[in-house]
Amino acid sequence: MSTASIPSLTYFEGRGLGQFTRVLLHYLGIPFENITVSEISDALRATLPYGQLPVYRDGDFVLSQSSTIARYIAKKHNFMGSNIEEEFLVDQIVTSVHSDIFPAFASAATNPDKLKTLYPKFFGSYEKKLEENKFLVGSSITLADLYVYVCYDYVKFRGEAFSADELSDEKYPKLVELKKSFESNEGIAKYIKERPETKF
Ligand SMILES: N[C@@H](CCC(=O)N[C@@H](CS)C(=O)NCC(=O)O)C(=O)O
Repeated sequence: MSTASIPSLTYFEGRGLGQFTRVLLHYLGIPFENITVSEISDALRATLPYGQLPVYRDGDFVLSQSSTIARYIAKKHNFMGSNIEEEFLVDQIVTSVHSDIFPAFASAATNPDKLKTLYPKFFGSYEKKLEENKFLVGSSITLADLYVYVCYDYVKFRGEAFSADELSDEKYPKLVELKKSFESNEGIAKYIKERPETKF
């Protein structure tokens, strides 16, 4: 199959902001070209909406901003809930991961206490929702569940420097279950097996 006919995601080799889309595409079973770069060349930068990665190319359509890319793919593949209210509840969770939890990593070295208050606030809320309902939003799996799974897994992967012990399995059994459930998906299992070992 010619790679020209399938979408591509361009990002660095590490997980970072590219992993949500990589995991999503594997979960949904959408073939894509996973293009990895070690730096943004001038030629590549000139093609990027904001000079940043990740970038997703779907035919002539070029999209940047990691969570926007994920929402675009999810919307296209009925993974954003079953009505407008659900769609925005999904968006609320995606935004909480993207705008509240992820930026806290950047300041973790200088402000480790921030994560200590952040984890119970956000992961505690996801855990509670999963105690009350099988899915984070509505009656089927959505991008919200996938975002929380990827984020929870990533926080643990980033290790003790980021107070990952605060997220013990005993405190968040529903998130452990969520992780297990996603990782039993064939596409995600393949992604994990083939994913290179990286620091970020
Ligand atoms: N808000 C953007 C942030 C993108 C971003 O900061 N990308 C970084 C890599 S994680 C980047 O391209 N850095 C290189 C640069 O800005 O030159 C998103 O979510 O995609």
